[in-house]
Amino acid sequence: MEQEFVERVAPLLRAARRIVVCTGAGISAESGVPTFRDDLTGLWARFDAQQLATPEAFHADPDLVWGWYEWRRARVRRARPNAGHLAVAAIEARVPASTVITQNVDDLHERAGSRTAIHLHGSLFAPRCVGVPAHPAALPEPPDDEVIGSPEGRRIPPPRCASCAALVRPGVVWFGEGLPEAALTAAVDAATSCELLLAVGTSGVVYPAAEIPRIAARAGATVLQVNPEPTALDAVCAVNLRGTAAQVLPALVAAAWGPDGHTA
Ligand code: BJW
Repeated sequence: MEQEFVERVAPLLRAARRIVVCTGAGISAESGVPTFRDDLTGLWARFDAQQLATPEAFHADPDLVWGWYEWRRARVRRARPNAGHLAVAAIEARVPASTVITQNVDDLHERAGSRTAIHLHGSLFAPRCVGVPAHPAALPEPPDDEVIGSPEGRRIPPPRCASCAALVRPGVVWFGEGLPEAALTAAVDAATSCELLLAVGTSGVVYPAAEIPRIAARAGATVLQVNPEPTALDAVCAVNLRGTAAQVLPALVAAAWGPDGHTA
């Protein structure tokens, strides 16, 4: 980790009154949740996430796609927020006019104590009816761990809507689908009015989410990035901190506000 850079950018963090933290799958990697563009493992090793996360895949084989989402829900339920999520919540606590915008469909920001997380790509835990989106759809009881880990768990039929018997689908945003309007509007507003945006653990290749740091930069904000690898956002960022979220974010919070994130 580049401690020298951390020390250099900490004053920017301390001075900013409006901060946006924009996260992607990388922030949850150290909690054991694979990033989206990592290779899938185990039962799912021969599948490609980018091909499963589409309306066409669900239409063609709902049991396969629902089975994949059950597997992912099980992994997230077992995961715990890491030091990166906790540092984001500390930034929020320290800077009241801050906003967390995430592309992640897990609930690790909430479990770390974040109050404002805007979910641009929906949630693993809020399924919905394919027929009438307003119909409430409850999440079924999770399958047993043995089922999830066995070939039988690869195909799990999705539940049916209690109101209209249509299929229930994951409440996430797939390729080609529009993002939730209120979430996107709130994200664009926050990016337009922030002084500093911290992009953490995203490859910056999926739009319109990848536009958010660019909007902030165009509006005059300082954009910083935390990622162990180069990304499509490098050129937009004033500083690229090459390290993992769980290493760099707590160091940044400590350098800005002291070791517990609460003392100036
Ligand atoms: C670490 C780390 C550690 C590792 N610490 N970092 C403009 C140009 C080109 C194409 C388009 C465009 N506008 C729209 C498109 C099409 C498309 C798109 O963007 N395609 C591109 C891939 C080319 N976009 C869409 O289709 C969007 N919809 C849309 O535009 O609709 C138009 C419309 C309007 C009105 C009506 C109807 C339609 C929808 C996009 C939805 C994306 N959905 C997914 C799946 C969600 C559900 C699920 O999870 O199953 O969202 S795809 C997937 O990618 C997921 C993620 O949220 C998203 C972003 O991935 P992310 O978070 O960046 O993860 P990775 O894996 O890519 O990167 C991880 C990073 O972490 C890496 O950089 C690592 O180095 C790093 N890392 N360990 C810190 N410890």
